[in-house]
Amino acid sequence: SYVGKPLKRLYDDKFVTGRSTYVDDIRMPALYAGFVRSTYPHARIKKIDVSDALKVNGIVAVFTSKEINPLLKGGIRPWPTYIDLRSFRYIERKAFPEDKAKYVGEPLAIVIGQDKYSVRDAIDKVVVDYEPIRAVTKMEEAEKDEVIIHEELKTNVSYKIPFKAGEVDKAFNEADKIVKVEAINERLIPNPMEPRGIISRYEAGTLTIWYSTQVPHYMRLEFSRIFGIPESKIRVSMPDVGGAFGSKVHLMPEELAVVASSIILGRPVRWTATRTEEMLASEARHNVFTGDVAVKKDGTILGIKGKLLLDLGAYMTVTAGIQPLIIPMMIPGPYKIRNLDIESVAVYTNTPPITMYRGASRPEATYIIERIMSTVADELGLDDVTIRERNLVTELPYTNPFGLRYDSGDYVGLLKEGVKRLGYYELKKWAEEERRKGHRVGVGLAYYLEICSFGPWEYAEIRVDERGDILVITGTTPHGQGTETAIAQIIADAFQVDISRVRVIWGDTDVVAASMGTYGSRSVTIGGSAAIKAAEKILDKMKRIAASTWNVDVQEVQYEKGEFKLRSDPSKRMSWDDVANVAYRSHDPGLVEKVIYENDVTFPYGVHIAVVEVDDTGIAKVLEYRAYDDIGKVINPALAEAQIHGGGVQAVGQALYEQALLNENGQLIVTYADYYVPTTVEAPKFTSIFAEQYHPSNYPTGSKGVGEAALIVGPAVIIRALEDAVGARFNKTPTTPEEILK
Ligand code: MCN
Ligand code: MO
Repeated sequence: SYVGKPLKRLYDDKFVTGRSTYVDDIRMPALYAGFVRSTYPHARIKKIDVSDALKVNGIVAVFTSKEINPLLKGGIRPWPTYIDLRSFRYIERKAFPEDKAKYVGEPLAIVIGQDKYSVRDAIDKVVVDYEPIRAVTKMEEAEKDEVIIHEELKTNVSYKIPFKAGEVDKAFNEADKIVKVEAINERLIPNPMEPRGIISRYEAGTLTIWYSTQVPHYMRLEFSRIFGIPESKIRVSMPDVGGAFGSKVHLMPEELAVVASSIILGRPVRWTATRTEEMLASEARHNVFTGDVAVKKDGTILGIKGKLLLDLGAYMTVTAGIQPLIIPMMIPGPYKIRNLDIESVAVYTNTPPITMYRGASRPEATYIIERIMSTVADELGLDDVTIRERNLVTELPYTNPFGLRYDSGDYVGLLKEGVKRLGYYELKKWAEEERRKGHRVGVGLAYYLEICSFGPWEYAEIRVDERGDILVITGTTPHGQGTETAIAQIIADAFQVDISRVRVIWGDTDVVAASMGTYGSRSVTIGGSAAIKAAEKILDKMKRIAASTWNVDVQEVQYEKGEFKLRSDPSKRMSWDDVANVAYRSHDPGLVEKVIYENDVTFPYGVHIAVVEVDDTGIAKVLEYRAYDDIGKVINPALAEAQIHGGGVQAVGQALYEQALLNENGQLIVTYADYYVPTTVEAPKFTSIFAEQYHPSNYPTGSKGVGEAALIVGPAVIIRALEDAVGARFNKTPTTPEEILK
């Protein structure tokens, strides 16, 4: 069997030999697009003069809101699956603003030409006549509504909702102590290696879009709604995607402008973001929690009162709307805290719009609750394990105060086992000795509970051809995780065949009938389960075929290791290949089964620790990162471990190095020189253990997700280690050298 084995990824040859095909690698007689972007954070657009730009050799067209927006029957709006849109104030964002620019970098016009270079030259020749107005780039300022960004909304507050549960006043009256906690996540940039990119071709009323996305079907739906073209006449194809980390779930105005231009011109148009454009188009996080925690002397947390302030940037993106809801609902985390009063406030600012980044909402919630745990521990003189043990949920399933149902696990058991297996106390002791010798080293621990497999459904189709070879068409859309290999393992096991007979494909709406896509660490669990269900249907059909060949009842047929057998007469056998062949010669031909599989969310959890060293200049380095996780059944330990490594390195970046710094004008002032994405040099030594005594999800795969875990808990772990190393309190990600030395 294959499940549980660390198989190498099946389709990696092309990646390691440079033969992969990203959007930008697709050869096609397409025109190139580029964008004129606002240089002001907030300004009326009085006039855009494109006449000089049009004179540049090779330029085909320059379009502004006047040409593009009328083509759009709607604009970008939040993802409807998770949100009651009525509780949000937002505008449907069109390709270009008609009246005023609302952030530095906002696209105002699209320049289209024969080659990238003429486009680049022409962009500089477009003259925009601005009338600057006062900008609000800070959340706290925006909340005051002195300057309104979207005048039609009459306020900058998109969302203000209290998340209340239990009896908070009573909890605070009964407290022995009230502890203040602040948790700040600065603005980040997901930075996949491949930036955003799109090619759009409109021909004979049919739109074909090659797109670096995580959600081709959702994008087809959006393009259909926005351009008024039936879904049946739109194909969205996801070629190789060079990472996304949540940032390619949303639709951006650049992409609307490219599609619109291809329709107007009747010629294919392509655009690949430059790294600078990528940094503007995919910013994430940025929120502040301030609260009070009611505690008993023994460490029992009675209640939390607080405010969560979230930056949306200048527009609500497809995905940003999820976060003001999921963060507060996950703040209680794995702990039995039942009295909460958290006001969640999301505001518009004159800054680039906020999108998703790995974990989206769970890193914030985890950071907040783990800061609470660690701070309370310090205030009461308890250690990090005791405080958590005292508050962890002990009976599962458990419904949290906001209605989320935690499915399975042993939270206390995992903490105890994890602390032992990861050598937490030994490391603590070692660090203490090192500090006595004058070395600034520290050890941190944090716990997380993650909600995974949002959906609610996923699609799978299996085709077994007349020679018995297997094609799995999955609705999941892997873009680096290797899920296709894990699904091949699952299906090779389901059919008890050699894995070389299984091929897994995905990502093209003309091939895949339906899909939700890959995000929220859902794919192997929900996509793998959908595939299992389709496999069951195929096997069932093959048994019926064997039964009818032998003229027996289907109950009489047994399948094992590539052979169909008659229970009553072991001499009667048909191989997998034979039955497949018969299937295509019968009256009900073919072995094609499609499934839409639906299930509830599932909750993996774990404890991670880190060792941090700070040098004389205040630069911190994470020396070691150790993880102990219960992710249900592990399908491919090598792939799952790789997720801990990747997320762990990004956690190092978030905790210590990465910040999308904007100046007071809302202008991004970092480049790759100082937006410091960790490399192998900054990567810690990893230890990743998955609990052997795991608690399965109720999915057929028995798995839970792991794709975001280390970035969900890692920042809290590393900040805690930093506190231990320096002997100070830190609440912010990133905590930079200046702050560490202060
Ligand atoms: N896995 C496993 N056993 C489990 C759970 C997972 O073997 N019990 C393996 C899977 O087979 C898969 C990987 O671990 O190879 C992640 O699976 P899963 O947790 O189901 O997550 P998804 O496949 O849905 O991936 C999404 C997740 C998210 S939400 C972000 S953000 C992220 C992440 O994956 N973006 C990534 N990891 C990334 N990795 C790469 N290389 N690039 C990205 O953009
Ligand atoms: Mo994600």
